[in-house]
Amino acid sequence: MDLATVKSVSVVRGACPHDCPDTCALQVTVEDGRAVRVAGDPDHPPTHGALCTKVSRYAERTYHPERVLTPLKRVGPKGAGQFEPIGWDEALDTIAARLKAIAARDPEAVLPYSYAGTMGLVQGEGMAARFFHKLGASLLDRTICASAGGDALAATYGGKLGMHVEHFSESRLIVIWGSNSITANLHFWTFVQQAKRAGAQVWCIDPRRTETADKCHHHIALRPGTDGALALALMHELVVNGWVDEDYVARHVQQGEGGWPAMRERALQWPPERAAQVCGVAAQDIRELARAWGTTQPAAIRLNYGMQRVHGGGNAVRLIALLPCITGAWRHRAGGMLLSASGWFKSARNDAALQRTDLLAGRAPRTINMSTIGDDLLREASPEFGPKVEAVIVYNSNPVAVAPQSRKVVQGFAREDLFTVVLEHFLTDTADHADIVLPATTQLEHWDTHSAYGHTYALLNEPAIAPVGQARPNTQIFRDLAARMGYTEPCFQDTDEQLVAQAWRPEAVNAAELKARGWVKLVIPDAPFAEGGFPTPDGRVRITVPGLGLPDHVPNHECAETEPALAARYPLAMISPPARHFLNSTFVNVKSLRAIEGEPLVEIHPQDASARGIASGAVVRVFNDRGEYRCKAEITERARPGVVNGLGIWWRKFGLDGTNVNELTHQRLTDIGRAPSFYDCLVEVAPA
Ligand SMILES: Nc1nc2c(c(=O)[nH]1)N[C@H]1C(S)=C(S)[C@@H](COP(=O)(O)OP(=O)(O)OC[C@H]3O[C@@H](n4cnc5c(=O)[nH]c(N)nc54)[C@H](O)[C@@H]3O)O[C@H]1N2
Ligand SMILES: Nc1nc2c(c(=O)[nH]1)N[C@H]1C(S)=C(S)[C@@H](COP(=O)(O)OP(=O)(O)OC[C@H]3O[C@@H](n4cnc5c(=O)[nH]c(N)nc54)[C@H](O)[C@@H]3O)O[C@H]1N2
Ligand SMILES: [Mo]
Repeated sequence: MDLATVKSVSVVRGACPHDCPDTCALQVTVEDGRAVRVAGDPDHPPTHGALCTKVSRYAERTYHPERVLTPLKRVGPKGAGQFEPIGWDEALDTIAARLKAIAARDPEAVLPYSYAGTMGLVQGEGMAARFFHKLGASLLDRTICASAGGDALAATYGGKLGMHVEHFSESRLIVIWGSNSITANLHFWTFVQQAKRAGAQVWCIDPRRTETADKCHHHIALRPGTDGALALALMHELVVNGWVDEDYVARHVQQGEGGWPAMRERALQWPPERAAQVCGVAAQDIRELARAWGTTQPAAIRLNYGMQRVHGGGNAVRLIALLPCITGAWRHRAGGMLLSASGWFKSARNDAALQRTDLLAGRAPRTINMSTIGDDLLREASPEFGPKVEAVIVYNSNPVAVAPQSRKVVQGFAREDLFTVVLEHFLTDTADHADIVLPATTQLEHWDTHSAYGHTYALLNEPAIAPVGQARPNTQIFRDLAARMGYTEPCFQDTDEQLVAQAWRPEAVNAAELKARGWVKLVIPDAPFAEGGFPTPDGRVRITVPGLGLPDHVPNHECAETEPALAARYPLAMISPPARHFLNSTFVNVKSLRAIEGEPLVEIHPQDASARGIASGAVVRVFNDRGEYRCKAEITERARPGVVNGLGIWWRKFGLDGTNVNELTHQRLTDIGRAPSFYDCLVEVAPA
């Protein structure tokens, strides 16, 4: 044997870091210190050995030639993306000096901005939260994705709780509501296929005829933002046809004033014909879905976050969450609903130990909503707002591409007097606006541990390879900064492995098991609400919640009903759901994946295209009062009449004129949860 050719090969356990319900367990093959293969763990039930196309390319992203591998300092005008490499000491000294100077005036002028570039508990708000709490920086309200539906679900059930995803394989009826599962929740789809093979009926409720809708038995292509009306009409049918599980409702659903009797009255005002008008669908389809829901068990709803990105998103979630209660679907383990399972982790996680809010030492800094970053970076100091934002530290997020109304976001980040630090893998649209860019490690290079929102397993991520170039984990960067700021609390010296251990309550997640297998299933009853027991004050599902009233259909901010003059000028509704081969704006720069997605485009129905003289493949202007976005038109019946679909969050710099869909979206918030309403947006489209 020629010893020179013997390679050292190992397989390291990991967790997919991305913002996706599936949070897969990974197996990373490392040869001579280089990650050569990223695969799914066959033993982890939700992953079942399979990965999506994009994450199977994770190594391509890690070794990408354009990865930022040294700290960088800005040498050109703000936003031009012109940098020169500097050493770590110079970078960290500069940042610490600036933060000290600002904090001496008012630490709330410093704003951390982060979201779920990694969902890891350690590289997310582990050391970073400690740092900003000690500094007394502004707090960030993390609303950009899920807080409308999340808060609504918690208001109704008492927590962000749902079915075990595995049990969908035993359902007889599955309603996929506001979710493109094959794109955004692929591992759930495997369970749907099992159910389908066993004879289950599958419905899809989505304005767009998605690849998921193609594979369901029925598709209701409603207008965006009308889900609440549909849910009310379904309730109407359940009541008038006697499909209410009176026993379950009497024992487990709120009664009395503002309870089921009031909800029932409201539902009776919504015959299918009324909802059909609002939703732009056939009343007969609503009747058929109601019959299926009322007469099939076990029946389950896979609600996802697509449908709550509109003004009335919170109310719609409250109404939909009542449907499995009214029919007693929760009696079965394969019945009920799954929007989020993240609440099951609440008592298992030890966020207080990890994030150390005690370091605030009694201070109560102001909170800035990440969804209105466009306006907030442009605000002057005032008694209501507090100090002007003087420094932003961005990690795990790309706000210039993903936050609504980008023109304002760009204006804010282009402020010459704003000091911006971005921790990143790549020169994203946001990193282009930095004064200092710091190279961060990817999931293959650092420790982490994960909870999930689409299943109920805790996961461990061990580093598979050494950091590439001079990259450092987020934790290390905040540890180094803390030292330069003179923070002496021992918690700033905790290692990443210690942080992993601190993240969990030992009685809920056994550290040895996590280490040995890479994942641990939380102990949760099979059919958690078969006998009620919702974690609300009285154990019942809540219909009326103090401050929120009886749930109702709340029309869009921008639609003919609420803004007729605006709708006359901008008659098309635009939604902008994810592209299958990107993860929000992540992976947009991975060539093999970008090649599959092609180029930025807007889907438009043949009728709407011909009325505007738009030819397929033509470049069009998509515009409203907030701005204009040029891209290619794809004429397709995937778009319903009156609705255009601008897919994926492209980097602005890949756009034809340096913009993306968020040039058109606005910063008005949802009814519940202070979230953005990305899919509540009127536009017009014209040939360019
Ligand atoms: N491949 C891929 N997977 C992803 C992501 C990604 O970018 N790419 N993003 C991840 C993230 S951050 C999240 S939050 C989840 C999102 O998970 P989901 O919410 O399941 O994902 P989407 O594909 O965004 O589903 C949105 C669907 O809702 C539809 N929709 C839009 N408006 C309405 C409406 O008013 N009513 C109804 N009923 N439907 C509507 C859209 O057409 C789209 O098909 O997915 C995660 N998974
Ligand atoms: N128009 C429109 N806009 C949307 C949406 C939509 O559907 N339509 N979806 C919204 C939703 S659901 C969400 S969740 C948000 C998502 O918004 P973001 O959370 O900002 O998600 P990404 O665009 O994926 O950007 C994450 C960034 O984090 C970086 N990153 C990843 N891991 C690490 C790490 O370990 N360390 C550091 N320092 N950086 C890391 C990645 O390189 C990437 O650039 O976008 C929202 N914006
Ligand atoms: Mo999201």
